[in-house]
Amino acid sequence: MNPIAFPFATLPRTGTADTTPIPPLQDSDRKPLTKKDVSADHPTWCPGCGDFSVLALYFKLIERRRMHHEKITTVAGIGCSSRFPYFVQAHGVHFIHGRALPFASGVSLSRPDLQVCVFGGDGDAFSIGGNHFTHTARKNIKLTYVVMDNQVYGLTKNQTSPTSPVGYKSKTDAWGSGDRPINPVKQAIAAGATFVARTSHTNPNHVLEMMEKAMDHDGFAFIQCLSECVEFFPGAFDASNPRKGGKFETVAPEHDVTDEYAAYRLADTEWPGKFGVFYQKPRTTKNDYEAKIIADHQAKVVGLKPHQILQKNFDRMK
Ligand SMILES: Cc1ncc(C[n+]2csc(CCOP(=O)(O)OP(=O)(O)O)c2C)c(N)n1
Ligand code: SF4
Ligand SMILES: [Mg+2]
Repeated sequence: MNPIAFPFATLPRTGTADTTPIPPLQDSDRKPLTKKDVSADHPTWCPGCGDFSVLALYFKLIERRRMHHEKITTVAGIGCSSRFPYFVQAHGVHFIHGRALPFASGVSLSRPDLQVCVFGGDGDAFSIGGNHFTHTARKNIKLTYVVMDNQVYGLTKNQTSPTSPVGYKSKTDAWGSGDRPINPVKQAIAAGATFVARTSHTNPNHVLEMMEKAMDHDGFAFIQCLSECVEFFPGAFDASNPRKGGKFETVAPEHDVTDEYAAYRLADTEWPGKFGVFYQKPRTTKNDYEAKIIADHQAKVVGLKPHQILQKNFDRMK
């Protein structure tokens, strides 16, 4: 058997009656993976696209956190930003448009030993995937979700997205969009996300800090990362970029991240808004809840083989 393909965690196996412990991962003799080890295809994004920096920082994080190939799981939907898993040489899925979160939820629930990271765009997250965003947040599934928000549909060449500002001219709004944009931070807090942060691709150290905090969080961790589409919405985030005459204002240290209403109000700060952690409050994860149900059930069927458990279920249904 290929050892790389087998789960190594010390955690109990879930979803099975097999209670034999999984051998612990011997990490001490393994070197951290470098960018060279984990970079796959040459990214096909346009030169200057904000998504490049997010990818570079993900590689950095993998090295810094000493994550190994069999632990990295990168999931995405469809869009320019969602090409992410192609460029990471590890387990990953380029899934259906808007459906990255349900897929990632399945991975997270069935393999608690993996670090599940989901990347996608504003359209993927808040248009077609809006429904999944809400339910993954309220269920508090343990994963990290980075939305690379460029306020436009990039891959399909410039349509209005749910985060495009009023007046934005695109192929779908030739006279300028009249629709009020979604505020992703407010959306995430209202849906029940337990970690909500905001950053921008122009500030790599800040992106790294937010991603580390999100990965350490036990629950659904959401990051809105402004990521400029230089092709269709250039200059969209200049107001938050000091190199372009803008201001990158971080969340004040005295902000109470456990205060949902304070976080909500902070998210209403005038454009370009604040950057940092808006909200973080632990709540039971769906992962822990389900693991407990499984453990309780397994305690009742100790000693039985899987086919005997199945037979018991069939007998009960008679
Ligand atoms: C079911 C389905 N509907 C529509 C599309 C077409 N489509 C592909 S990507 C996309 C929008 C991508 O926008 P966003 O998520 O913001 O990603 P970006 O390209 O801006 O990074 C759309 C509408 C699709 N691939 N599948
Ligand atoms: S179209 Fe925009 S989002 Fe897509 S790769 Fe080019 S710059 Fe990036
Ligand atoms: Mg987009």
